[in-house]
Amino acid sequence: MAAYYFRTFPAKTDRMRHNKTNFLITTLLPLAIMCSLFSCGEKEEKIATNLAAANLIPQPVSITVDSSAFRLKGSAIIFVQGESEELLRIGQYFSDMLKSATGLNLPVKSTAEVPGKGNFYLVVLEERNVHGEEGYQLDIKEDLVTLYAGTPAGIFRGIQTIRQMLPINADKTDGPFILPTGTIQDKPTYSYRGAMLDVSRHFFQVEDIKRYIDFLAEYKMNAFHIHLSDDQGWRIEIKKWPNLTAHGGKTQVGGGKGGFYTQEQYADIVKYAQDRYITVVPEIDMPGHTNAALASYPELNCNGKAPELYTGTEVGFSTLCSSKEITYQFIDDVITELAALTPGPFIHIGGDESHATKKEDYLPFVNRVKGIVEKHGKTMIGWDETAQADLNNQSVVQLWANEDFAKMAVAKGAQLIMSPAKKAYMDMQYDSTTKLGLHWAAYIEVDSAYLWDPATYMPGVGKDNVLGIEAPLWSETVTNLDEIEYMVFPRLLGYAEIGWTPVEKRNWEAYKVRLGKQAGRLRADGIDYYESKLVPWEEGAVKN
Ligand code: TNX
Repeated sequence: MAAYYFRTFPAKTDRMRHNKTNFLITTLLPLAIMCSLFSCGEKEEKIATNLAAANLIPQPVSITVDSSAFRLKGSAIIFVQGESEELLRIGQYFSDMLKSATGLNLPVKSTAEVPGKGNFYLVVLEERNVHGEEGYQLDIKEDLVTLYAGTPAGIFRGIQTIRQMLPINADKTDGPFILPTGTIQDKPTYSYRGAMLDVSRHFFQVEDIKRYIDFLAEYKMNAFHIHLSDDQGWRIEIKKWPNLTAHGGKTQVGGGKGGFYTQEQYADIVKYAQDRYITVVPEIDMPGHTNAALASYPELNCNGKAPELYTGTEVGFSTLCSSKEITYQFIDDVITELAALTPGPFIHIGGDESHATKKEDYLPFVNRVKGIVEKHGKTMIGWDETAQADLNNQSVVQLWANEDFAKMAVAKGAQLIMSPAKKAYMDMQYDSTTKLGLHWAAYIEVDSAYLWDPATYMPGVGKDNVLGIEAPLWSETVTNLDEIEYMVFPRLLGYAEIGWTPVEKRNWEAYKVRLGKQAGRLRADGIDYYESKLVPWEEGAVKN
């Protein structure tokens, strides 16, 4: 009502023409009524703030401080500009997020005009595309919080910034909640910022996958790579080859009962990720890492005999039979179904550690599979060994071990996803006392995970060659969500910052302080993180 009144208030020159009675009735009387209703008389105390000191991860590109405060009260409304279904959905996501943070239940409404005091305003404007596909501008003023972006994805990323400025699990009686005033301009450094989960060595339920996706979303990552097949298990239903899951999905490392996702469940995961502006990158590893498929269909083996299911952790002993036509029919069928279920642009074909494949067979195999992936309208990603195949400037190679292969990929014009095992593998132990995980590549403490830059990691590879960064979590030793959390947190936050924040804004000394202040937030969210001694952990103002 207040907003409506002030919007219709006549311009100054017109106002002069009002006679006194008119002025009393039209202006002072409603003001007096409103003031008695809304207590305009009481001046709200000034609160001094510093937006630049907000503990944000990833650190934004630029912050301008205005030193005052927006007070979030129960009367606030989340306004979205226009009638877009998509923005209304994001508005509801924001409302749900605010509810769990503050206990407030804010309505979401469309509007064609700038809302009045005390509200949120989410606006997608073409001209804000200066911030790119995922960038945003967050203007926090005493009377209104406006989030602008060129795309809905940008609005979604900006909401994560607001999340980190609010408590977690607070009660509405703890309010009003304060947001420091000022402006944040923000956009990502790399267009691909992801994490991988190996669901083959150990199987994880859909609910756990969704939680993992939420972790990525909260730190503005945009790619979820899911390693769907390996020697120990085939995890995605393929209708034309039902034994892949009926038999090949039956077990896992250590002999547990394994599992698989039906196509409906996979579609649900994809939708959940899509709603968070996260691309799902499905991987079917081949020609090696295929024991589960070979055990399910004897005809995929060169000797025509199906091996036993495998529950150990060795690598490099299995291969599809690259000289048989049925192998390519099989791959085409799998990719046909997977591509139809996957709206994102990528299919990952693995291609790593194919030690059981004859050298002369490997390259023709990868080249042929690349053609199959492209026939289905997708871009192939492969681990760094695939750099030896016929690549071009549309190709994407994921560095994990061999820098010469990465250079070879760049020389062929391909783009790199940087996942050097020594820095980015979340299954690597933090130090020699870590109970879970492996250490074949390195021990990766929280500082080591943070202290590298994709654009300078390797001589001969620059920022232009890098599509982005991904942190894989292999699951030979990781069996449940608590264990996932322990290996992922807090390193994931560092990978998110490497992918998002310009390198000149990144600094371990400042980062570790911001990270330490996330402790209460992580704990309140029930996350079992590794309490590295290198980080000054504190509870901060976050209420448990
Ligand atoms: C290497 S990384 C592998 C995986 C293992 C991982 C364990 C890559 C492409 N291959 O099969 O799970 O090491 O750290």
